[in-house]
Amino acid sequence: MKTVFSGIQPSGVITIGNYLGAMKQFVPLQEDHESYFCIVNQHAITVPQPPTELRTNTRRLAALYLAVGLDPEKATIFIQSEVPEHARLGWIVQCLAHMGELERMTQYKEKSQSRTEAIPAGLLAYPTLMAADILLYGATVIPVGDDQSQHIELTRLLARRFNHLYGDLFTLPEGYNSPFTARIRSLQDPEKKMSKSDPNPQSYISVLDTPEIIRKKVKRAQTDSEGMIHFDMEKKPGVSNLLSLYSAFKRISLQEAETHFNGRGYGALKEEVADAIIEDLSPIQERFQDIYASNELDDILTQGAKKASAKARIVLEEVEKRIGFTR
Ligand code: AQP
Repeated sequence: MKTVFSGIQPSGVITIGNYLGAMKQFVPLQEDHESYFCIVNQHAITVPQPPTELRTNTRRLAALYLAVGLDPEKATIFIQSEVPEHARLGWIVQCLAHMGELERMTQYKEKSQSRTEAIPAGLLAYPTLMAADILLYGATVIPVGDDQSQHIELTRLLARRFNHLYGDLFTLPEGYNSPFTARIRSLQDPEKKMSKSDPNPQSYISVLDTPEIIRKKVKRAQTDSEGMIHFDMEKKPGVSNLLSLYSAFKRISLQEAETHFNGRGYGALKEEVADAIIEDLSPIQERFQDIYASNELDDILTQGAKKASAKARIVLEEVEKRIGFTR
């Protein structure tokens, strides 16, 4: 059986980009994979997080994992910082990586360039911790959006480097995604990807937004002046993004979505996109409310951390032995 690993940062409330690009794909994978789904709070602190918000967003994300349909009987759900093997292997992997390799990462360049404050070293080291997350479980299937593909590629490179230096141990992971949901764009600037930490809340839809807010945000989404609905990400990124959202939420192909809107205007497109999002998210939001307040959630996370740690320890001990840490 193949192993799947993925993580989401509790750096805000997750957006429909995180949901379509990553989380929604976790649910079918748990059926026939050994599955590890993590709340990567150690990644989240690569940019400063107010402690109260981090705590709340962590619990929200855990509740959302369950609300979308992850089943703790089938998948191990846990918080990264509660499994210390991640930080320990993370350091070792960081020592394997070269500065130039990390400086080349697009996400590092974008996040560091957009900061007006000092750049935390963690932003640069982020992909080495991500590599450790994956390698600890021998995961080969990594459902992530396409902003993370470069990090998966780096994980492969670092795994190969380790194997070369210390003998074959790590299997090489691969990304896993559907091409149309791998990059959901910002509603306000469709040249950019939708991000939960975007300072402009109009640019994203969070999975916990109310129907009224979802309608307002979609209504204000940028389009163009052509007035024709067809998919062309280069020339019509705003309209194409809305079409991608429609096809993903209605579970139909892009072509079917285009045909559905043939001859109609942007007003109709926006209304139906909002309806489709609300219809999909409403049952998740209902389940979320019950789970968020339950004690059961704490039990699931505690058990998840124990299970993850037991698995991760085996690989970490082997790594430490090979690099000469054991007495
Ligand atoms: N716009 C997107 N479209 C499709 N997938 C996306 N992902 C993120 N944005 C989109 C995927 O969601 C998963 C979780 O992402 P993350 O929390 O680990 O960090 P991120 O990629 O940096 O996501 P954000 O929303 O942009 O977070 P912030 O604002 O905190 O940096 C990943 O699989 C990611 O690919």
